[in-house]
Amino acid sequence: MRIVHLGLGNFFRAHQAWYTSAAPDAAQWPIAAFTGRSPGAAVALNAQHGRYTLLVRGPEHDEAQMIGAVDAAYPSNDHQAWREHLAAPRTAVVTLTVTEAGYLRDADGGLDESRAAADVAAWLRGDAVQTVPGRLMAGLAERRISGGGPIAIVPCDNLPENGAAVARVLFDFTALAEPALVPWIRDSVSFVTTMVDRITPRTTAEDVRVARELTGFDDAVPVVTEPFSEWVLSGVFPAGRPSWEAAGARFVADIVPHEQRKLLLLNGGHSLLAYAGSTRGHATVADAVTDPECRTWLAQWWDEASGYVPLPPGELAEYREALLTRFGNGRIRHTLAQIAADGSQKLPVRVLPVLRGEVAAGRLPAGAIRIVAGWIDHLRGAGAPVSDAGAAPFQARAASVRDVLALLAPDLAGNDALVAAVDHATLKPTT
Ligand code: CS2
Repeated sequence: MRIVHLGLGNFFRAHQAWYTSAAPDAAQWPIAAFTGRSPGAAVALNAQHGRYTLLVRGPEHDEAQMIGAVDAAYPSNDHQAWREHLAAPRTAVVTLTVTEAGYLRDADGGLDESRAAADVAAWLRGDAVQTVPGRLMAGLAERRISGGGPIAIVPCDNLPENGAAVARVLFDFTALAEPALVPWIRDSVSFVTTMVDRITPRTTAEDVRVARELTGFDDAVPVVTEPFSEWVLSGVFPAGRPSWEAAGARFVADIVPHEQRKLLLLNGGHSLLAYAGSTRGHATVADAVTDPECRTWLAQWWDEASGYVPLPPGELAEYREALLTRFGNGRIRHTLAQIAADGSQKLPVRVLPVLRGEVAAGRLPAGAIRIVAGWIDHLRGAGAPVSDAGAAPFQARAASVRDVLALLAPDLAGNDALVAAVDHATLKPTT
């Protein structure tokens, strides 16, 4: 059996590959991993025969684990290997870590056709496709021809109902590019929904040195991660899967409470610190949570967001406590700039559900408003730098809160009290 993964980055290596390596049947589930954007990762990993060091970084010390779950890595442009792996009957599972932006969703969660158009045209010309929906479709088209049989697609990005989310963009893409394939996908592909969690910062030169010192192995691409890890999945695996539950993953019928808890409290809290916290001069999550002002803001946001997480209050209180400990791990250098990236894709899923719900209930939620205002400040040049392929139209309108809202959440832009509250929460020039 085999797993094919798309998005060979640090998070995948700290999470899905780690769970697979820790499963008792790991030997039967080698992973063929394809890079999403940085082909260099494949070269470096293959030079080490797929083995790498996971530095599990606790508040006091690092523990080095050698992970060998990846048996072959491929650059994103190896289209032939991609098609062959997806066509092979032994491939049973496709996992994805391609970031929120990778799915090419529009504001309603459908395929953003303007961003997909070049790829659809490439397919129709017989050229190689580059986007995530396009690559999935191309691989599945090959599988249909080869008679490879049913398969599970397992997205592992921070989107609510991510199984349905990837299904939607894949069906939209296929309807445009290869409509005859739609019924086969409907019958043969299972879309699994997941909640994934493990804080994984970028690797630094110092981390490379520490890994070498701990293991004696000269690893060019070690990964640093926190001790905590969570994986909750819901869905069907028609061709089997590793015993991930033996490594700590949980399989549940209703994933919504788990994903809301994580998306709103953890990821929403991260975005709050990334925008509002970085304007206070903080560079990392751990720095920001030592600031009493930022902790007050977090508590305020968590109070608001908790109303949207269908779990008992005791469980939420414990989760918040645990988050403060995780965020406060000063040995993890998780930069606010890394988290600030792709805000145009992240805010709609991490913050807007709470903002919308509160506004509909007649309230002006100060915590959610602070995140939106902090993001507008960031678009205007304050705090962490902007790194977001979808930012340009927002930056062009950043001078006006109402214009930004009209693009981000058109349903809210006519609310004068909200616009005034967001405007009031943005930074004012000091004269
Ligand atoms: C972060 C996440 O960069 C971000 O947007 O909020 O990557 C976060 O660290 C992970 O989801 C933790 O599991």
